[in-house]
Formats: sequence, structure tokens, C-alpha cells
Amino acid sequence: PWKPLKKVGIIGVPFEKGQKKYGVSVAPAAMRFAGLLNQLKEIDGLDIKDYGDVDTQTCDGRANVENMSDLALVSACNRRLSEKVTEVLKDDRLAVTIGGDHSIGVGTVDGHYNVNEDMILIWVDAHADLNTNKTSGSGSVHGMPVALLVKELSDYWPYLPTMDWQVPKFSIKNLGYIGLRSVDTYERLAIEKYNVPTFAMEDIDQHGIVNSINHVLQRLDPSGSKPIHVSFDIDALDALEAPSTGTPVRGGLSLREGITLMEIIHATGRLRAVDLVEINPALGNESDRNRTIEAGICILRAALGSSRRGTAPRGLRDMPLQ
Ligand code: HAR
Ligand code: MN
Ligand code: MN
Ligand code: MN
Repeated sequence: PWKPLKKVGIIGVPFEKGQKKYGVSVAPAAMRFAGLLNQLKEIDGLDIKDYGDVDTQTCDGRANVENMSDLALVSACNRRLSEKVTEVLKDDRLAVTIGGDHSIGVGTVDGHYNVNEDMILIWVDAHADLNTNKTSGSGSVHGMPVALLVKELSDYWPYLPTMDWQVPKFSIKNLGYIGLRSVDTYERLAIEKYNVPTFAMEDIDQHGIVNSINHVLQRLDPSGSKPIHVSFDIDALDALEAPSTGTPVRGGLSLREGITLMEIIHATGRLRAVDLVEINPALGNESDRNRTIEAGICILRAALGSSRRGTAPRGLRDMPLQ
């Protein structure tokens, strides 16, 4: 009974305090300027509504937590984002969120979970983003969103001021990874401890992207009955495909593999939310920037049903006569 949602809501999140480089916050504006909305509207039958950008500038209160930078801002931004994602989903639209750094995954998944408690989460990334403030080498929250979200890790956090709104309810049993190739030691420990279905690059090399994503979907939802959330970090793509990102890692997914992955997820009809994060238009030269933004748009178009085979005009059965 699942069929792809034709109604889509776009949310921009110009937020970069989950990491330390300038520029990720410019991505929503850069994506819009590059024609994102029109390129999505070209897809057959889609109804695209722009919900605008979330306020990412202000917060009240402070949160000085060891080895966790700018928590109060991260928290305030994600609280607003969570409500916005919930609104889009309650409007019966597929929520497309344009980051921003990956700390905004806290808000998108929280907002989705509040509507669909049975959701599964596919984290497409070079990194596992599964650090706590104890295990993180950087203190940047973009390396921690998955650990903040999952209830199984709640005991591994100290009390986090300003984060009372976010009670971790999502189970790590509903999480799968695709594209990993830069995983910290305690992140790997957690992946093994909770047996998270994980297709790191070497697994994708062995099995291919089609078998990899199908295996993850089958593991998380054998009966094919659960809404899907994809959190796509652009650094999952090879650094040659998407150079303008804060922590590029060589040896990643080709754009074709990324598109195939999204086509398969689209074809389930169960995709309800996609995040596209970590595009940093301030890094690299103009050609790097354009290539990265174009790759991001290709990924979103595939997620929303654009076919590389082409689409015949709706309702027409013959070519026009002279
Ligand atoms: N694992 C490292 C850390 O915790 C780097 C991860 C951050 N980079 C990202 N996240 N783009 O996907 O700091
Ligand atoms: Mn509304
Ligand atoms: Mn990430
Ligand atoms: Mn990453």
C-alpha cells in the first residue's frame, strides 16, 4: 500500500556551530541560488512547498558541557527544527532538510520520531557520528548526533543543560549505516556492541551498493512496513565528487552509487524524510563548490523520484503530429 509521497516540504537550516569551519551555514542559500526548488519541481508530479529557513542564531541559557562546543545553540536550533519537521510531516509532506552541519540530525530525527515512532534511520556518511563528549576527539557536536538520539546510549551522557526537550526515544535497533570509512575506536565498539547493520566502504566494494542497501532495509524492516528517514552527509560521497565539505575522506561513494542508493529507497515508497548536510560552499574553488552543490541536487532528485531513464509526458500516448 506504500507509494511515494508526491508532496514535499523543504526546510533550510543555516547552522554551522556543530563544527568549527566557516561556511556550512551558507549551504541552504547556495542550494536555493543554484535552482534547487526548480530542479525538484521538474520531477514528474511533485508538489514542492518551501517552509523557509529555521532560526539558527538565537538561544537562551547556557550549557557549558565538557568537550561539547556551542551546545546551547545546537540545542535551540534543533528544538525549532524538530517542530518544523513535525509540521511538514503532519502536512502529509516528505520532509527535505538542507543543512547545515550534521548536528541538525538531532532535530530532524526527533521531529520525525514524534510523528512516526516506527521509523527506521539510514545514516549515509563517511563517519558514524556516534561519539559522546567523552569519546569525541573534536568536541564538535556534528560527530555526536546519533549518540544523542538513541535511547540505548542515554546513560553514557552527563546531564545536558538546555536539552531537556530532547528525550532520546529512538532505538539503535532501527539504525543502519552506509558509506563509513572514518570510524573512531569507541564508535566501532558501539556498532559491534549493538550489532548495527553497517556497510562500510569495504563491504560496499564486496557486495555492491544495491545489495548493501537492500540488506540494511531487510534487516531493519523485514516486512517493508516502516517509514524511512535518510540522513545523507555529503561527505559519504568521494571527496572527488563532493570536495566542498568540512571533513572530506577519500575513497567514498561515487555519485552514481549515491544516486542508485536513493533510487532504491525512493522505490520503496516509504521515504518520509531526507536530510542533506555538510555541504560547505566556502571550501575549495568555484568548480569544487559547483560540483558539490550539483551532486547534492542529484542525490535529492533521485530520492524524490527523478528517473535516469526519463519520464514520458503524463497522460499522453503519442508524439505530436506536424
Ligand atoms: N569522528 C570525528 C569526530 O567525532 C569526525 C566526525 C565529524 N565529521 C563529520 N561528521 N562530517 O559526519 O569529531
Ligand atoms: Mn502547516
Ligand atoms: Mn555526518
Ligand atoms: Mn561525515
